[in-house]
Amino acid sequence: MAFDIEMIKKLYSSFPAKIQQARKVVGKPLTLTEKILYAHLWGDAPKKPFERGNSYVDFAPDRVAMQDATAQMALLQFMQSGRTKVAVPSTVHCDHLIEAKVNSKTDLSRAVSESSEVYDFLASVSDKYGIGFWKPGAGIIHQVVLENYAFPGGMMIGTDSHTVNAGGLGMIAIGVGGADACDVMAGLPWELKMPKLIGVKLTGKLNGWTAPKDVILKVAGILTVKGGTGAVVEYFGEGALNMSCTGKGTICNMGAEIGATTSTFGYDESMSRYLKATDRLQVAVMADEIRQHLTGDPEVYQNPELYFDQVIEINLDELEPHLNGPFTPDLATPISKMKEAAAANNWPTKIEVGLIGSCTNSSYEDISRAVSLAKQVSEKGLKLNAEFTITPGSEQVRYTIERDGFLKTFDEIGATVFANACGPCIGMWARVGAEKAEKNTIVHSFNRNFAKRADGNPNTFAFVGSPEIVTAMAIAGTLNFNPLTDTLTNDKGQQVKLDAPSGFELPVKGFAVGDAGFQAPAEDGSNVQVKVSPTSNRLQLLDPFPEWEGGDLKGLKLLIKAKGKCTTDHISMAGPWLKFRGHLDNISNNMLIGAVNFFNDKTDFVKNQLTGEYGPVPKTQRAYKAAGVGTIVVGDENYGEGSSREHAAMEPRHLGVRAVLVKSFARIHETNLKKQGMLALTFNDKNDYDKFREDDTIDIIRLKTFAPNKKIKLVLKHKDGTKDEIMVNHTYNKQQIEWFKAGAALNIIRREFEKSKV
Ligand code: MIC
Ligand code: SF4
Repeated sequence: MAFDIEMIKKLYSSFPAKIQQARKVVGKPLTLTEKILYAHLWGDAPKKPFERGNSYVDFAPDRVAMQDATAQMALLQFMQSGRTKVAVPSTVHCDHLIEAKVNSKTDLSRAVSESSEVYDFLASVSDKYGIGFWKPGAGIIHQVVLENYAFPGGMMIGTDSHTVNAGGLGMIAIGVGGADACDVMAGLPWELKMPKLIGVKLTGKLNGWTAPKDVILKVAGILTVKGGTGAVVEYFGEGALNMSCTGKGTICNMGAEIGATTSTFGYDESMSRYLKATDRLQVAVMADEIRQHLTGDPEVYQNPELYFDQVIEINLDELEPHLNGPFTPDLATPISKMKEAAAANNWPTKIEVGLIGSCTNSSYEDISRAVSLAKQVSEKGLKLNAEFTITPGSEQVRYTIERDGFLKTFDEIGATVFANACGPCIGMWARVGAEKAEKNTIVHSFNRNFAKRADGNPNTFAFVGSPEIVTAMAIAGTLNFNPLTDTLTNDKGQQVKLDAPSGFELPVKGFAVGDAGFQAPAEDGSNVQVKVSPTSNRLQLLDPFPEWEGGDLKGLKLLIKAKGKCTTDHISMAGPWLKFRGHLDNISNNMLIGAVNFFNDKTDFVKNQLTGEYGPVPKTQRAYKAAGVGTIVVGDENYGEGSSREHAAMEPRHLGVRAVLVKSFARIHETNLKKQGMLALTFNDKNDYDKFREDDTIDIIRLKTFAPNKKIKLVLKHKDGTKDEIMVNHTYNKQQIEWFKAGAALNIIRREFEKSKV
């Protein structure tokens, strides 16, 4: 049964007229992305087309999804909005807080008892405000959304960067911070800069060892972790039509790794099949009725160069499997070149662990194809030469693959099945021996491979590949193996080759599930009590951030000049810190502890200018705060890459950092900083990064005239008495400047609510 069918019906009934109008405004054939965006405008259609990469646009998304680690902050903010119910269908998914250690059953029950306070909080807030609640064990947010809520032509936001996964079902689905989710749940418009459009034309058909994952691994290699910033990636062509819906989901999922706003595919037969298989026949029938509106116009796909800002073409017939990594998802190596690359770069070639599953790659098709390789282990007299683990994406997938004997096959080769949760993907992996920090290699089918991501060990070299390739590599146990050409020695000493993987797009006997793990909210939640203990170390009600004082920011100290990659994992680490996601003060103790200090190449070791001593970043910042001294953080390119976690913006705000000045920002993080009342600035001249010295005191001036498109001036006062003046840019529009002035976007909502009560 489909959820929220009335909402979809309503949207579809107005879709054709809205597209017609959009076509008039834009004055030419439309891409799918434009159709969905123009069909979700908050107000009336504009007179002229929005300018891509420039115009700020207010949208009305159809739904909101939140996962437990970000939902806590999103809902703590929502509770201050004054609403009694969410304005659009919304869901909470408990997936990030389950540590993978023993096996799914043991790990799940440990998580439920350890995090009961948080789960009870999320369940009661959901119940009270009309939010669907998916219990721990139900599965990973993006898989559950794909199975139950995503629909062609829809628009959703989610408090997780991989919300984009739903593009596999033809949605525009975008990852945001909790404050954005809070706006939409409170019935306000959601603002986004009109994205640029990148078209990816897929020709040919995937075959042999190549999987959908290889498409995005290849695209990541082409575009790099920054290349999608500010853009939506739209895939089309016969290669797209030839691919499963869940495969499309994988491709869209990892669009987050190239910084894309989102990725999407036009509605086609594969989506219709998937909707039907997941008990949503009605949605498929309705989508069929308006199918020409749920994909790009034919003229666009015939001459993409005329309609997209950039076009990439990939021939699936020729695409090779890839392994991307280590330490960054855009370092793409075709499998045939891996041996060479590993030797040239001194990567440890022995594979210790292969991990499949996660929100990116845990479809029935993925697992069935991996199983076809696992089966060959006993058939061909082979053995696993690495540890092997599986994290199913949802209880529905887990139940079905158990029924169909796949889990038994994995069990027979000695694999471990973890809970339906994020687990090792987000550092919730109690990997034995990781604390020894030994240099080692793992291969996985997840999406991220930043340093320390999976097991906290900075010396774990993680390579990302398709579940098929990961399985084959775990069987071989070495990066030097190319399953397409190489043989393995079996127990009889013979040389055997693995057959290329094969599988099923969808379960022949259909999906099945016992308890899917869904809890519907109360019809009337007004009597539901939400409890937050004042002595809790996991949950803390929020105090509003103070307003801007009204003047220039003078006498700021340089807290850290971060060098090189500084992702949200560097700014607010996950793993063991996830447990404090609902407690701003406690989680602030991880602020920037992963960032490398430019001046000494160390992490978590910065100079306190007040004492001259070096110490951890959070402790140093707390000392500045106690002394009433503001600070500034300086950073490199694509600062805040990765996650949507707004803790990476709230922690500095809470501890008294006033501005973050970088060479460039990742989209979600920049917005998160703005929402929380911070100054998010970029260098006008990137060489000015070099002007910052360790002992600098900085004034930010001209704030009284803070206005859109107007540069801001910084004065750097060096210790030797000299000065540098630099100009910096920002992307604040009028409304966003109001957020800064009010101290945070939420302060404005709260103010409005207070006014409405009087
Ligand atoms: C991730 O993959 O990094 C996460 C954990 O899912 C994050 C969200 C979070 O930090 O809670 C994301 O991608 O947004
Ligand atoms: Fe969870 Fe990993 Fe997916 Fe993020 S990327 S939602 S941590 S499985």
